[in-house]
Amino acid sequence: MSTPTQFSAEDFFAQQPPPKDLDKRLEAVQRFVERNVNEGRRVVLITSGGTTVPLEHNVVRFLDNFSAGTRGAASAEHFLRSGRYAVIFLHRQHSLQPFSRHYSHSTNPFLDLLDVVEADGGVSGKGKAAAEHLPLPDGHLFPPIPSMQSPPSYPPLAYTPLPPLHADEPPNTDHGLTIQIRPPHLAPMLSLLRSYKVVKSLGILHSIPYTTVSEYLWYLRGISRVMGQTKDRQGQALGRRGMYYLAAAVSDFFIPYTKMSEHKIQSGKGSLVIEMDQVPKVLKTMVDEWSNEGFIVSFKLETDPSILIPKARTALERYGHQIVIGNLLDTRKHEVVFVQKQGEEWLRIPHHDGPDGKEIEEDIIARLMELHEAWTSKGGV
Ligand code: PAZ
Repeated sequence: MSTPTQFSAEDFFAQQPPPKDLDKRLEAVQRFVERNVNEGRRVVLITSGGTTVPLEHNVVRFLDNFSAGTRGAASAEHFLRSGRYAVIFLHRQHSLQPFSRHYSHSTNPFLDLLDVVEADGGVSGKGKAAAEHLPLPDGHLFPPIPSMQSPPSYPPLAYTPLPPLHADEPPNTDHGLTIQIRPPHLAPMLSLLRSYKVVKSLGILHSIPYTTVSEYLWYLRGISRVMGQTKDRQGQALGRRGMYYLAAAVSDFFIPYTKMSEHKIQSGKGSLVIEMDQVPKVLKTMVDEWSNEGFIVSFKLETDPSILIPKARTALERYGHQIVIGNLLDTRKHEVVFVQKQGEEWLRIPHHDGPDGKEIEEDIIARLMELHEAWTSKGGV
């Protein structure tokens, strides 16, 4: 067994290869920050979702954690809603996204909210109209599964297609069908769609996906540096007007690139013993070197209530940033604690199970915006 290495942030970045498209992505972040800061907005980097730790270069197996990215995606919506922040959303690929998260495939499958209205006014899936079209002439039960490469061929029916949205969009060749939202879902979907379109048209949400813990750290460093250095037209750096909201559940351990198996680990040698090194703690470097006095909020997740506040306080003292938000696995959706130098403050909302209740992120973001305001006025930006 080899000796585990204690990586400094510097060693880590010297030895772990960067994501392929890092430079291109960071250029896009720079343009996003510049435009938004010139339009008078603050910028928040939100990190969201879990990180993977691959066991092989040609990854077949990896370690992961529980995070679905609910907190990050919900928080992004509340920052955007305020109108004061542009959001860089650094998220685990395929984790929950702002807005679309409300129609997650597992909790609220959006196809169940829709009906297809056919040319004769019939509704598919409810009798005659559906029965008439099945099976298809080739004996299949339904048309080919759609993809952008090979669009489905439906039986021709009369209808008026919508014009393409973009010049390079292929013309619509499906016929005779309208999609209808079931009545109880119309109002919430419409409101969400409008919010989403406003955000898109203002260009205030910029999303970047990652998968592994190493990609996450490369992006975190790159984006923080870009935010720290970007200046507005008056030559003033984003500085204290930047916020870093680190809600991702980041692995504490990883297998360094040089120690990782090239190919799929083979069975047949008895048990598998995996030795992992510690992921470097980059928060101190972020505070001292990358973020240029930005307002940094980290999260601390525990399962044992007795260590939550002590661990949060240790992190705050060790890294010297502004706030640690502590939460427990079981209660994280309805209580969190803000740990700052001057004391602790609990935020709580009533327990609820339904989809319509208030989310704690609304209160978290409202309070953070006040604290950020105080931080920027202290710095005189
Ligand atoms: O993604 P989610 O909403 O299910 O969970 C959010 C969370 C618990 C990952 C987040 O609030 C958090 O505590 N992140 C930091 C975890 C840690 O590394 O301690």
